[in-house]
Amino acid sequence: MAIERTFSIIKPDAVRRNLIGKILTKFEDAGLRPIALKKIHMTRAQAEGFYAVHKERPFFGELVEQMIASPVVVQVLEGEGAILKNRDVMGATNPANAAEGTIRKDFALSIGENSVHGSDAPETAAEEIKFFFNDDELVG
Ligand code: IDP
Repeated sequence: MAIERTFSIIKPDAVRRNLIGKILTKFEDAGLRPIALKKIHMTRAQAEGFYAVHKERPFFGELVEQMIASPVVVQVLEGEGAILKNRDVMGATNPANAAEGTIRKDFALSIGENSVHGSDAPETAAEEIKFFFNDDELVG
């Protein structure tokens, strides 16, 4: 399988509960390597732009408020089949449906405050990486 890069966010609910290390361990144990990583406090414009695809959904306002409430960690993960692997390690959007051992099963509070974001396809991975990182910040 090809080496890929994907984009990941450790969301405010997880950063607030001091779970950065435990979540990074799950990614690293799965063979995903953080090649760029920074802690930021997203602006409203960034959150609305990043989640623009969801702007007609009923939960959009709540999602934006949650994402700007406190800092997040944005990162680029690299590894074999990284896009799907990241989604596997994250678990289902709703933690009630997430498989044992996944990040969302172990740490998510609710369908909204679900601890992590991960790109769902090669095109979105490339766009989302560019949204938060310059090429010279990717140090694979
Ligand atoms: P994903 O994060 O698993 O890819 P998406 O359907 O793309 O899931 O939704 C993006 C984010 O929007 C979710 O991670 C979650 O934080 C939030 N979200 C999705 N569905 C709901 C909902 O029904 N209520 C509240 N928030 C939701």
